[in-house]
Amino acid sequence: MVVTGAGVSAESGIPTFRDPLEGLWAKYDPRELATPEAFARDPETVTRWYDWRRQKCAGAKPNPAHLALAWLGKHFQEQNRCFTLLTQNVDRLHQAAGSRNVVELHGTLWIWRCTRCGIEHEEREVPFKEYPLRCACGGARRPAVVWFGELLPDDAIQNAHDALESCDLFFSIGTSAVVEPAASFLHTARRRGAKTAEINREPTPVSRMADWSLQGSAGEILPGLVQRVFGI
Ligand code: BV8
Ligand code: ZN
Repeated sequence: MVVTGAGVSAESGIPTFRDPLEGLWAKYDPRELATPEAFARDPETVTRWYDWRRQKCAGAKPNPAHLALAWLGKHFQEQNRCFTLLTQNVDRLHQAAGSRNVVELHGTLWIWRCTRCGIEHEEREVPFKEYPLRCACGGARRPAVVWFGELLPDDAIQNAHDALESCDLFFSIGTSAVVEPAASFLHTARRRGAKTAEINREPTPVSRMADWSLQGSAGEILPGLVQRVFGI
């Protein structure tokens, strides 16, 4: 079982949540913008922020960390062994790298949902032509992401629990392990007897709890690990 965060996309040029926001977004705290309250208060600004991130993601390519995880997933599948990749990222770079059945714990910024009729559509064109986006029913459309204070998708939670039940080895990669419920997964896996490993550039609240804590870049450590273990 692997859980990833913004650190896995950092080497693809996508700012993490810790990196201070640039330019006109510098004065905002991401945690304030990523809330239903902020969207209700100012749907134009929140939509412009997500469109700014979409433009960054649209120009980004999967990096060696994404590719190593895609290879692992394929290898385990060929061996009929369980491999579950869960991500907090909304950029779909894991899928672009070839990973299949990625569990998007916090949704994606490529699908937008009407706040009135609930209809969802994929929106890949960047930039948007209007802020906020309007649905045919006239409702404002929002990104199909999980905002702070909102519940995670049922199927994502179910997939997480199933994987936590059965995993022998748990990886936490490129995440500061602060945002719940994902931040508690390593602890739960450990309590269930799984071996746990962390790959992260900085120490996190779970570093001391993990059996192995590898400090450094995911784009260097992961390919090295796969090479060492599988000799590819
Ligand atoms: C919920 C989508 C039920 C939107 C996101 C219990 C205690 C306290 C608080 C809570 C709690 N339970 C719930 C809460 C509230 C809240 C929460 O956890 N708050 C935190 C701040 C304490 N959780 C929620 O609201 C969740 N919903 O629980 O509903 C409920 C509701 C209300 C009250 C109770 C229960 C929903 C959370 C999801 C929010 N949506 N994203 C969007 O993207 O716009 S969260 C978003 O922020 C990301 O998805 C991610 O989860 C988080 C950022 O964390 P990371 O991805 O780890 O990124 P970060 O920048 O922090 O760290 C990057 C790391 O990578 C760093 O450590 C760095 O060193 C490292 N790194 C950098 N480069 C590299 C690298 N590592 C390796 N290689 C590199 N190259
Ligand atoms: Zn609608």
